[in-house]
Amino acid sequence: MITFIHTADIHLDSPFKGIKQLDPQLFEEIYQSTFASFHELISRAIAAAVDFFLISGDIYDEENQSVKAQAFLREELGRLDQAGIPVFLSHGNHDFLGREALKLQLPDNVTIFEKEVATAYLTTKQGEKVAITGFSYPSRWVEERMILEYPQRDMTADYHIGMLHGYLEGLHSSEGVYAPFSLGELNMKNYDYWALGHIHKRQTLQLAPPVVYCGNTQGRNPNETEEKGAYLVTLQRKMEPLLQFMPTAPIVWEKAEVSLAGCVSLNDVFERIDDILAHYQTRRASILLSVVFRDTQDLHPDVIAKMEDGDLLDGVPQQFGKPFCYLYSLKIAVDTEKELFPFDQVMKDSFSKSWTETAADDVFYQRLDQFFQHAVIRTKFAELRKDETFKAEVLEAAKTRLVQAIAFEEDSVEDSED
Ligand SMILES: [Mn+2]
Repeated sequence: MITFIHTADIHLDSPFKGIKQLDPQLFEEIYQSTFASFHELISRAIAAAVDFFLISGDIYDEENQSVKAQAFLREELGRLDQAGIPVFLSHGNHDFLGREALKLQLPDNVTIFEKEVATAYLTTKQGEKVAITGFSYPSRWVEERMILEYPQRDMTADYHIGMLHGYLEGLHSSEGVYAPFSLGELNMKNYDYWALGHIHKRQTLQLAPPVVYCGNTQGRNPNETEEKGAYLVTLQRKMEPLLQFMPTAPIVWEKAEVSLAGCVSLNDVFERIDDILAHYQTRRASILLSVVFRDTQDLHPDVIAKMEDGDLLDGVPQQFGKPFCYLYSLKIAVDTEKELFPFDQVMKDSFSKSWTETAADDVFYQRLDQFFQHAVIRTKFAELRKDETFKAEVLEAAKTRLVQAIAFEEDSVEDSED
């Protein structure tokens, strides 16, 4: 039997630039969250006395890793070293190899994969031999099918694990299409576990053998909702694999959709908000909450005006306890994708596919190249390009416009038939 931690996409030192306007104390807590989540994860690994610890890429948020983030990683992996837990680490598209002169030496328990696919071995305390195959990104863009370089299962090992930071083809996700692979390609290797990274939404693609995106350890923008953490994995011959998700993120982004049916006055809405906040206050972690109201047909127009100009949000008493629940956005629902092409599944799929492609980093930033070259943007807002919240907001605004434009066309067709 072997036990290990599978983590990825830690994005240490994420800047959270889009939310700097928040209360400074709150911002500081959010800023520390990528570090805090990883610290907690290391403590859990030590408590569980795992055989080893896997990090499948994107340890740092930036190619230019801050000294602070590196010193932190060295310290935390040193705690695993003290506990006799080996670490296997690969770099992803956000923290690719390079800049050797700016690297801090990691402790002796750490094996870093290089740019060529390679297999490392360890023997656990129970004497079982484990083979671990992986590679690191030598640059931001790795578009090759790196999976083709992975060897077949090593039959001399008791367990063989693949670490791969890449994109499962066919997945509708906004991350870029790096090191693509198919489930069939993974299965052909006959490994016992695939420890994937790159996609930030946690998902188990297959149970036997497990093929798992563990998700990131801390949500970094409003679109990275849900509990975040890592997997504690137990593999045993002839037994079903056991995957235990361990939530470690101190702060969780959430989106709530709330019906205001029957609400007329400001007081009605305020009570509804109280209920929502009370609901989230029972949670393990602190919450950054955005609320979208639907069924607003009964609301008095004056109340709608108070929502739209931000006065209502300003007036909500915020909770700064530990854990806190902070309401950062209140909006009224606009037509969403769900209502798009209600009778036309092909159009719906086509829209959704184009949208995913447009939202991929490489395409998105290519489209905005001219904008970023503008003198004012270049000089005064140079950091905007690295701002995930900015990207999320541009996409959201674009989608709203598109939906409105398309809905209008559909209406006008109907009108012409009348
Ligand atoms: Mn990542």
